Amino acid sequence: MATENYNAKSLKTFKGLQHVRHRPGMYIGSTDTTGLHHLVWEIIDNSVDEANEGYGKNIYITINTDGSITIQDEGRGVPCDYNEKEKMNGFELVFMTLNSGGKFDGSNYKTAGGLHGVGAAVVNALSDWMEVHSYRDGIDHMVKFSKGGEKMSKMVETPTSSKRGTKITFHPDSLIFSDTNFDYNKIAAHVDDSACLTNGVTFHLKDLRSNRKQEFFYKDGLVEYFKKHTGTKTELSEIIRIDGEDSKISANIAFQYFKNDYSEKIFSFANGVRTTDGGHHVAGFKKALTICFNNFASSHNLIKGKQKLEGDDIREGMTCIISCWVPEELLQFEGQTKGKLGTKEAAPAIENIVCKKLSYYLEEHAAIAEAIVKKTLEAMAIRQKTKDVRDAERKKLNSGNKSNSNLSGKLSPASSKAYADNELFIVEGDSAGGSAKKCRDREHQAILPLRGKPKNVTSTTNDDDILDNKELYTLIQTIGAGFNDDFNIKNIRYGKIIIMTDADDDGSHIQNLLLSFFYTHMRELVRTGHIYIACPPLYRCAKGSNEIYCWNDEELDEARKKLGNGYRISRYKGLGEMDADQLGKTTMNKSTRRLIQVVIDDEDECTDKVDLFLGSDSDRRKDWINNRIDFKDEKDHLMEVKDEK
Ligand code: 0RA
Repeated sequence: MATENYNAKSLKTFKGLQHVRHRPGMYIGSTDTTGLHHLVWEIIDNSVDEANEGYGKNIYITINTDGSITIQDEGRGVPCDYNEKEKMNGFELVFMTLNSGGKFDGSNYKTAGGLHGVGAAVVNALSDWMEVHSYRDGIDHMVKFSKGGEKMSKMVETPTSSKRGTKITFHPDSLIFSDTNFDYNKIAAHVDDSACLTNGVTFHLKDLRSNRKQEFFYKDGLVEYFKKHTGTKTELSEIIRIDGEDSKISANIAFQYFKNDYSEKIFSFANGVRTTDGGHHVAGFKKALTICFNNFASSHNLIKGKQKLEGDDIREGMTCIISCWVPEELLQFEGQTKGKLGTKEAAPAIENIVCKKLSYYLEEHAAIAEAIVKKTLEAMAIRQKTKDVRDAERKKLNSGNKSNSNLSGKLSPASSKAYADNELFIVEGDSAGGSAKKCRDREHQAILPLRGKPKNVTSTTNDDDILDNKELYTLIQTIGAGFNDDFNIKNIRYGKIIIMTDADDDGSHIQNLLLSFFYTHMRELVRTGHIYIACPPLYRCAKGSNEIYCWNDEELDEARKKLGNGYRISRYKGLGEMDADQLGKTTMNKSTRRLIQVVIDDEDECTDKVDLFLGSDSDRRKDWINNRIDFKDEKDHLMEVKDEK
């Protein structure tokens, strides 16, 4: 039965498995210990799916002494008969082909499975052997795969009693994984999470290497999981439960409010997988919460007229678990680590489920609801107070008050009051800052050394986040003209603002961060051509008392020719390698330096590029890089940037 028509199609299926071995990262994320354990999660997920569909109440996980692991369930067993449609038998379908996790019965919800929802065939491909028993119809059907699924034994059939289920043992391939040691604690933690989301199923974990064992069983797992994460805080409300279904999306939600707690904690899951970055299910829940509490507060006269409770304030002091199940065809994960639910339909569905039940709940438990609204109003009042203090501070900063020009003490100011003639040098590092101070023109050149990198605030709309960064605060204060909507070009204290960094990667990075900061938060400064980049030379070519500074290789060639034999070349890797005199002559002195003026050619394109390279959408950045950069030889980092169009 197992070997019927085996050759032609087995070649096709084997090619698939070979790809898994060639690019394991695409299927399990990595080949380190995290990737290794994904194999276990894949198989457990299959068993959990069976249990969720009502087949089986126990799942057994046993770590064996030979380095293999066994997962046994009481599900329907893997079908082993010939599948007419797919033209192969069930074992081949489940363990040798890369279809949607091996199931072909179109059941409703599926555990999302490990990182990428790939299934038993991937585990087979990455194991040096795998043994499968399928107990169906009173027969134990056994098959053994070896060499990453390259070989499949003949099926051995042994009559059994009424036993039902699947038993899979696999031994991870040490050619693939750097570490093939299963970690009991890691597996226990994962199984505990799975158990919480699979009510009524007992997970039996056993480690034959150490004889440790544990059982995991939850009647109402969501609440248990919840309690594990809330500890011993003082309750403001009971645990509020919401369960329901809308547009084929189901949700189980538990949340609770605590006294003296000012944080918001949301643990979210989609199809049994933790979504650490949230997603549409979380967005739907938040929206519903805001709507329901606002409705309650206004109908009970707890807020006046047009006053609205803000979502952030409503969620202060709340811990919440959201577990949703989305039909397989809609299930979609986003983000670099696939930690975000990308299923758009989840937002309105969860919003509906929550709105319907929560509005009733709040009316029926008006005392709790009022206490939460009261806490929200307190949170709002405190936020307003902080904002008032901040506003006053910002006003000071934006007032163009020219007397307090050096609050931080880092700036070496220029002595002239002829602001338009003055120059501000923003210098990377204290040591270059020191040299710059020595060689500057004290009347017109001011030096502001930067320690470390300024924060990337390209996507920041919150003024406070910018003011919280010391480097940026000092910079705004030094320039003296405010920022964002309050920026007033009339108040700038410098005609030229010059960025002076090392000619290396870190230097370019700092340059980009500063440029993006000016572009995003003081755009007028860039539009009017006040921003410049200093160009320190790359080489000094000297012979006797003759010296020539060179800014590129062509200039260096020329200098060599000019000086004839016996010259010495110094290559400057950073500003710090020049002494003060050299730095002055080459980079700061008005008559001998070179400056690049920063201008905007096409503002739309510029905005888009700044957003692409420094904005918050890392997926977009990653796509751009993947589409344009040929990592020709990963070892040598030989990259080739493809043409734009
Ligand atoms: C394909 C189809 C069916 C079940 C399974 C695979 C299955 C796979 C695994 C892996 C571990 N445990 C498992 N249990 C079941 C549906 C079978 C049917 O409709 O009878």
